[in-house]
Amino acid sequence: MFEFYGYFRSSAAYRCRIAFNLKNIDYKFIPIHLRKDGGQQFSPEYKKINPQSLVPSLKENDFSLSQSLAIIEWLEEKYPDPNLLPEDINLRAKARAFCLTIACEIHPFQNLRVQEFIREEFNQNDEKIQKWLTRWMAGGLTECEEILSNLNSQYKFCFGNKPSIADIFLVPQIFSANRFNIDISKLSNLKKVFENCSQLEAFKNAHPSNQPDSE
Ligand SMILES: N[C@@H](CCC(=O)N[C@@H](CS)C(=O)NCC(=O)O)C(=O)O
Repeated sequence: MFEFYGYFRSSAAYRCRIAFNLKNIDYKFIPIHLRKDGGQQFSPEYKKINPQSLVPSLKENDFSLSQSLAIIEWLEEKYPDPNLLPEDINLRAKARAFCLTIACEIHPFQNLRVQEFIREEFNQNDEKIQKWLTRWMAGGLTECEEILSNLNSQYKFCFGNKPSIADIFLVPQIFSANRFNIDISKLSNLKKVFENCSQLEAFKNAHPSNQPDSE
C-alpha cells in the first residue's frame, strides 16, 4: 500500500482522492498541515519526498512522486480499470488539455504561497487579494465553460457519460471557487457537471469535509 501525503483543503490532493476512490484503491494517508508549525510542507523530512514543498505526494517504498496529474496518470497505468480517460483519442486529448487548463492556468494563482507573497511583499490587503483571485478564477472557469459549450454535447460529465480526469480536476476547482466567493452561477455547463459528480460516492467521500484532518 502506498502513502499519500495531503491536506484536506488542498484542491490538488482532492483531485487524487477522487481518482483513488473511483478506482477503489486503498492507501495510507499522511496529513501535511500547510499552516501548522510554519507549514509542515517545509519540513526537511517532507522536502526529501517533495522538493517543491507542495502537497500532494505519493510514496511507495523508495519511489516518490509529486504533481497531481502525474500521480493520477501513474495510477491510471498501474490500475487501468476503471479507466479515467475517454476512449476516443480526440476526447482523451481534450480531457488532458482541460486538466492542464485548470492545473496550469487557474490553480497556481490561488496557491497559499502566491497569496502570501502578494500580501507581504507587495503589501496588498484582503480586498486586493480577492480581486486577484476573482480575476484568475472567474476568468479561468469562464474559459472552461466555453470549452465545454463549444463541444455542444449532452454528456453528463465533461467529456462523456462517465467521469474522467477532466471532472476530477473540475470539481476541486469549483470547491475552491465557492470557498473564495467566486460567482459561477452563470457557468451552466460547469454547474451541471459539478452537480452530476456530486451525486457520486467517489466524489462525496473525497470532499475536504470528509477527510480525517478536516477542521
Ligand atoms: N501543480 C501541483 C500543485 C500543488 C499545489 O499547489 N499544492 C498546494 C495545495 S493545493 C500547496 O501545497 N501549497 C502549499 C504552499 O503554497 O505553501 C499539483 O497539481 O500537484
